[in-house]
Amino acid sequence: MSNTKRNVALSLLLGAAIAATADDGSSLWLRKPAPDPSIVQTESQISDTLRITFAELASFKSNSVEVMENKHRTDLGDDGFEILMDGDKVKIIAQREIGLLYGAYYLLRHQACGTQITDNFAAKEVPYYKYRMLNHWDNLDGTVERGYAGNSIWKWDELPETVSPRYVEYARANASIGINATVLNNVNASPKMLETANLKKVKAIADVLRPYGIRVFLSVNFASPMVIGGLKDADPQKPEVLAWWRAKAKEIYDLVPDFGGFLVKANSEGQPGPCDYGRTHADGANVLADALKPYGGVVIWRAFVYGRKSEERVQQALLEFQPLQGKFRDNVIVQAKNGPLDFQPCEPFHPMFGKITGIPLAIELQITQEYLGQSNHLAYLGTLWKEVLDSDTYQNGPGSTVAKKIRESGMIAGVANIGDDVNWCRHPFAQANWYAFGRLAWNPNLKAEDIAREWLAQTFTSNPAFVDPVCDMMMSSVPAIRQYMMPLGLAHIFASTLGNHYGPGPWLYQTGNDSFLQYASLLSTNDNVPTRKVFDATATELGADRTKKGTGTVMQYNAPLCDEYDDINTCPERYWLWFHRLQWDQKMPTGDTFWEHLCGQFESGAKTAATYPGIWESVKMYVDPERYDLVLGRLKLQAREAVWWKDACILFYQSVNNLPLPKGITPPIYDLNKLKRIQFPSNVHFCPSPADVNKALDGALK
Ligand code: GCW
Repeated sequence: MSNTKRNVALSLLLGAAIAATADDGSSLWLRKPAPDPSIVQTESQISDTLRITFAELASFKSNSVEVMENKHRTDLGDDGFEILMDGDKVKIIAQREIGLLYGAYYLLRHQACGTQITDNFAAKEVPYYKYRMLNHWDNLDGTVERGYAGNSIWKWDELPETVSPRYVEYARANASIGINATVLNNVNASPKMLETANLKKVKAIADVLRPYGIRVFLSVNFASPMVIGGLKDADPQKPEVLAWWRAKAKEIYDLVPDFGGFLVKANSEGQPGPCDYGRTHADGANVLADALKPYGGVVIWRAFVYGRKSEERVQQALLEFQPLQGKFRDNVIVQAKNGPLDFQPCEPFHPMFGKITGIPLAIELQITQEYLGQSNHLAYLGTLWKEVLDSDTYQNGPGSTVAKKIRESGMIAGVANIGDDVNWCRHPFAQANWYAFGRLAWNPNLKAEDIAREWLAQTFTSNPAFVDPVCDMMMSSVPAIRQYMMPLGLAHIFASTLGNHYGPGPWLYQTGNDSFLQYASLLSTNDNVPTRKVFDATATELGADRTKKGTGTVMQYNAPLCDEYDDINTCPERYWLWFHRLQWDQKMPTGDTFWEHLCGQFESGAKTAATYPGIWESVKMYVDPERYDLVLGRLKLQAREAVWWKDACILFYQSVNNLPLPKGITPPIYDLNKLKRIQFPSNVHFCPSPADVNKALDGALK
């Protein structure tokens, strides 16, 4: 007995000395594995959702909790909840059970963040969007397109017999932040996804996710009726094609009665679609919508279409969908990316959000950091997403924000950054983006900084000595990345545009390299554009002329934005090169020349990144060694890559403009010709390892 006591005392002492207990990151912000719901003892039969709610509430320490389902509380909607105090007891009230579970996670979050539950504690929360959805780009062969954290978590080859315990952890993590929908597979969809054997696997996953309030959706390949159905073609106007989709829908709903619907990438980047038969995107979406309609399913049709030679890529989606307004069935939602190009570090909002009427629009954000350092850089995307959601489109006068616009569809989607790595996202700070996506999908009015703070408090410690500096680092990260990679609205100057999108390659986007230029929307074949070339880096100038005199892209925005963007004196600095072609020696509204200003941006971004390792070292005592080391190694690499980007861009632009390095800019340490030779495998399924990048950079030093 006395021995045991001594042991306990000893371990407590040790606990005080070692600041943070070991943590492999597998429990994310929840910090403990999912509790076993069978620990809940009840006299009557209760649903799985309630059982999970009670099991989770066992970790709520401060008060006893009562939950109450009240069908009359329609003010709480399907998913909302109210929390009230009844003496020192906490009451959670919701219209549906899932609201009670969300209320439980709300309490646990507040507990982890150190909120005191006092007598007058009260809260009422109703999510802003109906569909808070992840889009997985996971393939049936286990790879993940643009996945930087290992292979897919869906183990298709083991399903349906073996159901990984990770699916519960996944469901729980999502439910804890309010995510209620998931598309399991890549938009570059294999037709095989809809084969009966695979649908049975989908059912097994759906059964695990259901008690956590998550509905399953699938990406479908438009040619499925041909490829797996044996039809001659997939022409949406043919009755046999509709009949095939109807039969497939019935088969799916027999297995998964609450199936959400289909996500479709059609006639984009080589995917089949209705345009193959001379039909429109509306014809294509409607045939699927008719098949899903009897079961309440929806079709999510992606607006990411390009490839026609006649328009500049960033204009194409609006031009394609504007004539289709009012032509879609009422269970079709069109999903546009946040910007018109492709998840670049800095893009203006997608013009469809300000111009389309009569088609409910969803927004697609990218949680996986395809263009923001993948799993090697710390990029807190909360700030970037807030910038988009808060953007005013002026569609119905001032105050017409993107966040409000997408409420018409009620759908916000994020391309997942989840893989089968132990810590789910590889970079420990990439977990913050999954978290922030869920929180903003629940309430887009939250502040990015508040979300970062609550994530840090739960994931590491709520001690302000840790949270304050690390939160500052997170908040500065996207602005710094924009500066050191693609400042002032530069876009798509990656080394390996058609492959892995890793590292700088501004030299590739030059006259003669038309496939690169077309891909990056830097070339126009539109006859109205006098130069036929949108973007250029020449002896005299740099940028893309999308003004009224250039490609006219500014006109896709409502007044006053079209005029603001058109005039360099009013155009926001972060979009200067997106909308304008600037002379190197031009005086900028900031007083310096354009060349000086551009170099200053690279320098400032690299300087900010250089501070990150030191900030992290200063909080070492609050972090467990495993996550500390993982983060430190990557922050050092990020600082180094910032210099890589800065040197590569400045040296290359100097090679075309022959200008001296402006005063105050740190001289390059890399050799341009050696940088041009850096190659990583052209692969869409992983990110180069820190060791490989470091080795390549060692070889490129002067
Ligand atoms: O961002 C680009 C990616 C592709 C992706 C495509 C899309 C799924 O490089 O990998 O394909 O966008 O969004 O469809």
